[in-house]
Parts: sequence; C-alpha cells; structure tokens
Amino acid sequence: MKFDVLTLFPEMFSPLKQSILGKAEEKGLINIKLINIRDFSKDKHKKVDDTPYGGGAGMVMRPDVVYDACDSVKEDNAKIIYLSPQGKKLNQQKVEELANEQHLILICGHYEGIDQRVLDELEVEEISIGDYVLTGGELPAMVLIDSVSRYIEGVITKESIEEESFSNNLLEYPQYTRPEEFMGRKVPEVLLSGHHENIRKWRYKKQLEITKQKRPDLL
Ligand code: 4GN
Repeated sequence: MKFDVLTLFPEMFSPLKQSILGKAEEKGLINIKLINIRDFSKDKHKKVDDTPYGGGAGMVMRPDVVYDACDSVKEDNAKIIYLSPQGKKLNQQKVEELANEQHLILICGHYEGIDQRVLDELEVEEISIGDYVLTGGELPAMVLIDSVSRYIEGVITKESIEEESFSNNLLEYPQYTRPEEFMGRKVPEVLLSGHHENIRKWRYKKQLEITKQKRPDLL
C-alpha cells in the first residue's frame, strides 16, 4: 500500500516511523511518502495561502498550489482523500475498504481550509475521523494510515485482526498476563485451565457482557 501525504507540516508525521508502522515500512509492506505542499508554491515568498474572497477570518489554501502538489504524485489508480470534519465518518468497515486500494493520496488542510475548486476538480473523497475540529488534517491522516495499515498482509498477525474489537461487531474480551495475583486480584481460573473450548466460551460470554455494558448500540 502506498500512502502519499500532501501537507504543509511533513515533520508532524515522525510518529509513523516508530513501532509497528515503522517496521512495516522497513519491510516494504507500506510506503509513506510526505509531500510538502509549500514546495509547489510559485511565489517568491513560498506563499501557499491567501485571504478568503467575500471576507472573513483566516486564510485559505490556494487551489493551484494544492493541485500541483497532487499532480506530482497522482496515478490512474489513486484514490484522493481530503481529511475534514465535513467528511463521512471513518469506521472499521471503511478502513477495511480503503485497505483494498493500491494507492491513497491524503490531503491535509490547514487554516480555514482549501479552495473548494481544487477539491471539486480532484474529486476528493472527504473523510472525517470524528465530530470535532482540529487545527489541521495531519492527525486525522495519521489515524487513517495507522488503521488501514493494520489490514495490510504482514503488518500484524491475521489472528490479531480477526480477534479484535468490531470484527464480529463485539468489543474485545479482557486480557490478563503475569502475575497470577495482582493486589489481591486473581486471573480468572478458566484462563489457567488449559481447556481451550471453555476458554473460548468464557471469552465470548465476556464479549457479550462488555458490549452490552459499554456499547449497547453495537448489539
Ligand atoms: C479533519 C480535519 C478535524 C478533522 C480537521 C476530522 C483541518 N479537523 N474530524 N481540521 O477528521 C479546516 C481545514 C479544517 C482543514 C480542516
């Protein structure tokens, strides 16, 4: 999976070099390219934004600069995504769909947003990570990259994907590790029994209980 990220702040993406995603990129399972939108400014001061027509607060990112940045990475099979609070809400199903793509181009807006004409011209798909406003699209882009990368073969084990929350529309069962007793709290007996069928049944019962208690809307 190839991710091309168009941003004014490429340094914000250093967390993706860590841990599981860092390993995945080293192994060549995912490829994250950061494109600095500012590099496509034709202005001698490298200006990328201007005041909004019609007046109002803040600055708007220019369509020509964003277009040229996108054009530098665009291929026929690429899906172009704009991270915005107005987008369709990201969920596990959407994540799975996106993981089937070959090439995602993620556009990160800043300030008051991007000139509408370039978003229309590029036929972007607008995606939101939740109903709140952030200072830029960078954190949402990282959330999307992380959630999608988990579905790429080899990034995490198949079992982890299958066992996780939402895969059967239930939340996960509780996990325990050593020590067997912590501050007077014991690990549930069945998990020490080695009886795989009983463990499976107990975990499923817990999933139902927890989902009913914490997220009844999922049932
Ligand atoms: C996306 C972008 C929130 C989301 C954003 C979200 C930057 N905030 N909920 N902020 O996924 C104006 C320009 C706001 C882009 C946008």
